Amino acid sequence: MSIEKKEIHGSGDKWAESLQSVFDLTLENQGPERTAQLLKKLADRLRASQTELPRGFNTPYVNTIPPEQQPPFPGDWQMERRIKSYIRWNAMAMVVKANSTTNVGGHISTYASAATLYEVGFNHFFRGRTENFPGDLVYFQGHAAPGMYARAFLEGRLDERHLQNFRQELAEGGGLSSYPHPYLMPEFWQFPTVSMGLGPLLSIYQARFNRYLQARGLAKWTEEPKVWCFVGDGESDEPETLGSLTLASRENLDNLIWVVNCNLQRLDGPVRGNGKIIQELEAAFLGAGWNVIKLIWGSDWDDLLARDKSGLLVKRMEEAVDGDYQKYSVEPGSYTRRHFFGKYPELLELVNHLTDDQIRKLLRGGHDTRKVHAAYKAALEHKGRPTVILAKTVKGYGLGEAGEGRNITHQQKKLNEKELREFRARFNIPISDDIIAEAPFYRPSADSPETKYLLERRKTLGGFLPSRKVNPAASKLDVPKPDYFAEFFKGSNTEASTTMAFVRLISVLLRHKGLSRHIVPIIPDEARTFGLDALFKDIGIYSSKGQLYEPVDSQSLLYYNEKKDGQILEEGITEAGSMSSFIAAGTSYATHDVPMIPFYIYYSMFGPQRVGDLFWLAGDIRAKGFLLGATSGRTTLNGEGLQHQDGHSLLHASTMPTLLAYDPAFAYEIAVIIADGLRRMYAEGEEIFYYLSLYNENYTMPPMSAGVEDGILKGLYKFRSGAEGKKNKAHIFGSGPIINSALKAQEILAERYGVSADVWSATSYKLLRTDALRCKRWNMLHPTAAPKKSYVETLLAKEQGTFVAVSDYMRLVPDQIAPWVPGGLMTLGTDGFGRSDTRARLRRFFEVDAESTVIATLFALAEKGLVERQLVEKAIKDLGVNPEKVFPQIV
Ligand SMILES: Cc1ncc(C[n+]2csc(CCOP(=O)(O)OP(=O)(O)O)c2C)c(N)n1
Ligand SMILES: [Mg+2]
Repeated sequence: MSIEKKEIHGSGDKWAESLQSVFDLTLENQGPERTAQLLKKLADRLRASQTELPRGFNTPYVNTIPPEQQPPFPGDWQMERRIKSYIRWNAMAMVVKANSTTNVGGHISTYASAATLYEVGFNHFFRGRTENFPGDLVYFQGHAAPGMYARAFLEGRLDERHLQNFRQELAEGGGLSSYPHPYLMPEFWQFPTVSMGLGPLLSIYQARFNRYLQARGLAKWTEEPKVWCFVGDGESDEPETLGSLTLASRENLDNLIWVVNCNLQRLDGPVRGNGKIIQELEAAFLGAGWNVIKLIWGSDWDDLLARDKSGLLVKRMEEAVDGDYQKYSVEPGSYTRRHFFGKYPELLELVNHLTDDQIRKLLRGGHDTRKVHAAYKAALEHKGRPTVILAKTVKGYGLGEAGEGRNITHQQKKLNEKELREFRARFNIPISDDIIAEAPFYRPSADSPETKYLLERRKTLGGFLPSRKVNPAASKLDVPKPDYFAEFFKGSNTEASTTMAFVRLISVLLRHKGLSRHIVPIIPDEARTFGLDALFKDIGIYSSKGQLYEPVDSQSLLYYNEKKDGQILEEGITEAGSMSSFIAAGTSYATHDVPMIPFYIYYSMFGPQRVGDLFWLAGDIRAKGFLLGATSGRTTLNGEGLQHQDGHSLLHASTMPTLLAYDPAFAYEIAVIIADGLRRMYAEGEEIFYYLSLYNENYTMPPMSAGVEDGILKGLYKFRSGAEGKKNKAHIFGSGPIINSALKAQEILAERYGVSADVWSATSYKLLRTDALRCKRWNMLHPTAAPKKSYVETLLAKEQGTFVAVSDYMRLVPDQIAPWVPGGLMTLGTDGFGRSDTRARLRRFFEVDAESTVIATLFALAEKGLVERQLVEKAIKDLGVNPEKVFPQIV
């Protein structure tokens, strides 16, 4: 490789001249690598003398790959340009059409800027799924979805009706979802991306999970798939986007390639009007240890750069800020000539041979097929580190007056007839004048060279993309029968918490032949908190590097055991990262034909409250697995206070449509729920996921009574009947350890107030409510048919007396079923901020202890006129409850 001579000094600077000549000589005789080594040593010497040296996290504002290193382009670029033009047109037409009769929205300008970035990928790089290959895993920018639909239309995978119904999914015959949503288009989209930042984050953990599968001998491929992620430059402001970059470099994820579409704009305006997003990102990625490929200028600039011996052109490129570059994309060439080149007379001269129109059309790197190809090829071949390609483009490219480069372009959804004509002319779309106003779709015929070329390319690369495929046979596992869990059904005399019961259960599962290899325990630095460190020794912590050191606790039984084929994903303190691993593992059945069972256990407070969008996405992507919100309960987790004590995760869980949320009280309930979850997800193939609250309070775990399994799974069953022969009847629903408040209240009520209270274990208010809503709705829509009865209504129909629920969660959790409880439901819960104290004091404070439960039960009876109000007053006094105590919800 030759390195061009450029002067580093002005004339007359003797020191600089001599340094330069030594440098040039060294370079000539020793070559660039050796010169770099020597320079580094010299710089280190200077640094040792406490001199601050400029840090080198930026390279000049030019392409990383010089033209002489560009490989020949292997395709027919004119053919590809035509295909791309048709896709551009259809992507635009889809949005324009939809918005001519509706206001459903859509985006034109994102894809317009990214078309070349995608088309080069589709024609030359993205490999489809074949028998022994899962296909490359591509995260498409959500707002570029119309482009993916338009391509699928040309490929014949979608028809005109689909495109017509873009964003009208409820239209007859169905339509296309606004963005990538596997939940809505399960055979098309693989990865949801439209919530900015989540795609990039997931892609890193997906690439790492692929390595994990491989290290554990579970991957089925012979050649490793690549993970491609397309990112918006504005999207890079999301902390999720850049937050886990160092994981990718630390793990040497050279199976990961990001393409940041640097169109310099986000929704409202420029991403970095006063700076340069490409330079900012370059520094961030280089600092994080990534391979960075800048793709800034198109081929038209090569000649100008080659002729510029003074370095002035690069200087000017670096001076101009993104706000300027955006303006150049909007203004005529004369403006760029005057403003950009005109700053230095030498540069004006440099472009003397170009007309204004030629200057206007000087292409940016991300729109240059050959340069994009060169960048992708270099990324693909790079070893040892992940690669990011920072590609400069123009937002709304090709829209002209209708929005190209303009601040309004992100929201542009309508083109008038004149603008449609211009678009057609610019991209040579064969549509006649008389129908242009309708923005008709255009698809070349099946035997046209374009269609043939397009299909041949995809065939060579292994098939269509995006595509999601579930192979039912390969996605199932030999799950244990319920009796495998017999030890949990017997109960125990020693005290244990539900967390301990779960830890025991996972170790039992890890001994199950059909299942054990498929289990993926995931922990965000809390294994010791939950007692999961017991697994360290047996199954090891996954580490691509193994263990390069002797662990400090190597003599102990539970030493920190890192292994190349370790099974535990110990993520460190990142709930977002851990959820990303949960999602990668939970979708492995679809992505890799290898069903994996993630058990992600964490501080419940840092679940949906912290990373709820990833929970939501887990539903969308149809992830399977178990989420375990440990140290649950506003009063059960006692000392930790306001930021830790969770009394609302179950409410968050209620908002997630395909999440089955449970609040079990006993070890056998956990076993029944997990056994059934395994059956439903991994034997029946249901694409759902589970949430279980786990607590850290110890008490004896009772044996399971006969016939309660169905009730446990449906959400409610009678745990212990009240005493016989009492005057009044009541029912208390309890969940988690708070069921003990109900049980103690049961005794007090019987002994002191003549009330027989049945205690019920409410394992899932969410499931009860969903079932009740389903029945009610059916009854409404079939008003004359025999009404259906929900499970909860049927269960409680014959019960007498009043109903009370007590929970370590907000009242809204049990309130979910109030409309279907005969005579209504009196609820006790932990509304309000938590605080640190003992369990007993917290439970009195939030009014969920046994005494408060007794008072509530008596009050509910009094409200119905079944006991005297004085009895409630007496109980308040007897039980030592201060009636003037503060209202815990807002103190
Ligand atoms: C978490 C999140 N916040 C906000 C949005 C709304 N939004 C959608 S696109 C967009 C601008 C995207 O800009 P950029 O990432 O630069 O992508 P471009 O369209 O320019 O390629 C915004 C703010 C979103 N989709 N997700
Ligand atoms: Mg952008």
